[in-house]
Amino acid sequence: MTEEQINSNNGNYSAENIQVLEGLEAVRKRPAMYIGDISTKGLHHLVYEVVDNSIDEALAGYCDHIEVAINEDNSITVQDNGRGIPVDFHEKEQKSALEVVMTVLHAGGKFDKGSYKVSGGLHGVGVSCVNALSSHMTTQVFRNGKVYQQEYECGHPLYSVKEIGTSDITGTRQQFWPDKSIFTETVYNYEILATRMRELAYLNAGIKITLTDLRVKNEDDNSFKQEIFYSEEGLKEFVRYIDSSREHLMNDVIYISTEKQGTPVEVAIMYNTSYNENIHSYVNNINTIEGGTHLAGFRRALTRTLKKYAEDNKMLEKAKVEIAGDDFREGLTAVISIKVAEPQFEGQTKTKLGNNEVMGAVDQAVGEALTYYLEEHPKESKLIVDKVILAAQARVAARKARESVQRKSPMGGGGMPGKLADCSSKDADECELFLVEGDSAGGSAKQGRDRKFQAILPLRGKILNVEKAMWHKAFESDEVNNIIQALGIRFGVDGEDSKEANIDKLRYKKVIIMTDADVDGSHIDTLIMTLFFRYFPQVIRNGYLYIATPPLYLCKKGKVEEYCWTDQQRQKFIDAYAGGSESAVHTQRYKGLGEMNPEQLWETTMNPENRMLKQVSIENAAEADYVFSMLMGEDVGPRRDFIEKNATYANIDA
Ligand code: 0RA
Repeated sequence: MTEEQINSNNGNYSAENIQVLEGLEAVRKRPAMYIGDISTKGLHHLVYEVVDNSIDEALAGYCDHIEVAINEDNSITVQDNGRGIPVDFHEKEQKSALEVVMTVLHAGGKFDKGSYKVSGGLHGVGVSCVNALSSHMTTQVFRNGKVYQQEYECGHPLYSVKEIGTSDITGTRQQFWPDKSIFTETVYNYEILATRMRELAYLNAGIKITLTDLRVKNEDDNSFKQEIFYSEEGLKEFVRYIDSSREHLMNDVIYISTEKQGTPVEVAIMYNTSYNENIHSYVNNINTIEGGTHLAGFRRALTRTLKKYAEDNKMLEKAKVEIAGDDFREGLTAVISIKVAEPQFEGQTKTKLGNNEVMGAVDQAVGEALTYYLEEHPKESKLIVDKVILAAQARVAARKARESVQRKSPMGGGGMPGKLADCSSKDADECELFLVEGDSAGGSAKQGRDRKFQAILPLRGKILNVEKAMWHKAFESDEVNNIIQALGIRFGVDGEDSKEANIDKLRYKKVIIMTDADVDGSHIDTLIMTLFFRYFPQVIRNGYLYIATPPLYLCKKGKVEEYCWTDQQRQKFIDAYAGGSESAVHTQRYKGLGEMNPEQLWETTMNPENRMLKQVSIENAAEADYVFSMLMGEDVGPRRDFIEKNATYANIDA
């Protein structure tokens, strides 16, 4: 708010006005508290926050099209065909309702008591927060046959809401320019936005979301890069998409859409021949990665209903094995999406649902629908139960394998693998474990490291592809066991069989994958990431998994030596020191880590002062599930497409 506006407000600079200013200033002072962080994640979060408001309008039944555009200057435009944010005078705040929505923290939609606001984003901060973090923002409302507009700088209105024309459409159009003095990253990534828009379209059947990238033109017809996300069948299609690279046990997805005790519950279930459990749960379109009461209700119903069906049909008697909860979820892909009016989010990342009343609602909905399905589909039901029995038998085999490994070790399970060169510090916060491709690079790393806090575990080539292996196979693999033991990860705590990893005793808070910068190296990276993602995803979620980036070239001219990580850097060196003429005399291409001596490896790749690490993160769990199953599974076609689209090493090995 400017000086002038404060004065024109009848000189009435009330407590409420002060609160407004303090609210937006608080957001600018501690942006991470409101949007998570100020890098890529937070930057994209701004878009989700604005789109969420349009989704709310769609869920209220007034909007079915949302257009999102990345503009050439990396500003974002979001336009919907809803009713338009009200522009009438807000008595309490003494200004236009639109201005209240745009400038008062947590004001979004609140004054419209009749509406069932269910979305609201992970942090639920509303569009005013986006406004506060934008150097400029323009809002246009199409309503009452007119177009209204207001502009802001860092959340402060530049003028009162004004009419700028007439129009026969209704809706809201928001354009914002993320503040470059706040964000460390201000370039939008199309794929990140596309993944979230696709997810939103699946979660909200019937809403069309268009994403356009005005920075990228298609060469053939001069049009801009664009995708339209629209799902007629919602979660049913979502599960088909996630599971598209897997072999299914059933003809089609089991689908439930109902309301129990006032809670809308939507669930889609598919069993496949894989050995993974993939349950993705959402509350108000937010991915609840820590689970909660809705997930507990789902699991309880699934276990109870399948067990009862198998017992009633005397299918368990000859199996001679005790079935545990986990066994019912092997090869299961499911999406649970519920809407809760007043969600209580708990847990470390506030993504665990705490509302107790929800457990019974989901349990009842899933129990009823699944009972009905099993009775109607005896052939598929038998396949599912057989799969459950197989899972139970594999679990028992896994326990035996694990026990035999622990017996072999003189330390009674606590011993470390012989190949591990451990560090001297025992403080996990400062300790790093390098997973190194090959014994020779492992040797250099052992010599080059700082042995106080850096440990080395050499891996012999390609580790087991756990995506294709039964659960217990991983524990029979030496390389995988070495990783698990070195990390100090335990499964099946207190004698109980469980697939849930326990990382309380994790020995290193940085785990660094160090492989050659070639196709084989990236394959090994992917195999290791698959192991972590499927067996101990908490390590990734906590931000402990990294990938080292060894240099590609050593460029030399006379006494000048420079390591280069990209072809551009190398060309720059050649231009600067060799007059632009390229010759193998002065650039050395590293074919592998093994070609570097211990000092070089330390200097370029391991020394915390100079090195660059890429942190592995899970941007979107459902998408990661799809990508891993596709990359590591049987189908060649989609994998080739993906690699062609994302390849970075193609030019190097060609
Ligand atoms: C509250 C009331 C009404 C509309 C909206 C909020 C609204 C907000 C946003 C944010 C983005 N797009 C939006 N579309 C609508 C309408 C109240 C009425 O017309 O009676």
